[in-house]
Amino acid sequence: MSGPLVCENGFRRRACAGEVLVGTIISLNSPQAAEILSDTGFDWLFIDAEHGTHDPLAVESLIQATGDRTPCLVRIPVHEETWIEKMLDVGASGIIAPQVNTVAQAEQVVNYAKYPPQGERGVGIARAHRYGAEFETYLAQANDSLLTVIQVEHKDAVENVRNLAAVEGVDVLFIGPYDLSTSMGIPGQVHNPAVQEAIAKVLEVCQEVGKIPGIFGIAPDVVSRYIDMGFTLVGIGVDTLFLSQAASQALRGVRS
Ligand code: 3PY
Ligand code: MG
Repeated sequence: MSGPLVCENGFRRRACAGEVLVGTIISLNSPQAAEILSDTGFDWLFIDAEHGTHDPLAVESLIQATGDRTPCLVRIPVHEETWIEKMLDVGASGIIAPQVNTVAQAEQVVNYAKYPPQGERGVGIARAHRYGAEFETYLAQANDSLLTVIQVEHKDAVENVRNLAAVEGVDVLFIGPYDLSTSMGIPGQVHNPAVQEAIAKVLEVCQEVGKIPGIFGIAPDVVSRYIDMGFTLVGIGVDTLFLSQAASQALRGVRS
């Protein structure tokens, strides 16, 4: 045994220091697939319980397969206390809250993600503190060790970005370009100048106020460009797409 699970990986410290950290989305409920992606060398994994079908037990299995080596952030389906606490309790290195458009929503997420005095996260015996064996250490370190990510992925959130960025306890403003484009009435057109302008505005505010700027993309050249712009917590691709793209390429190669 070597200390509580999430307090030893230095992930939040590295993210806050501005290190570029590259992750990928885990949407398949397969610990083996998650393990393969962890072994590939990603800096972090983005377990998607918003669009993926994962229930809490599935998330725990995914983290068990990978989390001791690769920090896992879990995207919760709703901003509710039970989901936030449970995901941190099973050993997530932080949570990603989708569609945060108001200060009240951001404050609620922080509130359930932090133990007192910063918040009201409930206390229970769970995997994160090695089922109680590292209980006190975990409680002492969790608030400073876990990453709190809110997604800016609606035009209302972009309008409100200065206020969202001012919320204490929020570490990362993570742009969801696809939902953002949808909120602008141009679903999927993530390279449309209006979407790119909104992305640049969020980045500028993050850099001004010292929040970590994050973003997701599918193509490596697009994500590289985001890194060149200044984004540091980046997601590239989705497990399902990696599988289908590689399989299609192999099949085309054999049939051609
Ligand atoms: C989006 O593009 O909407 C996302 O949430 C990607 O993370
Ligand atoms: Mg989204």
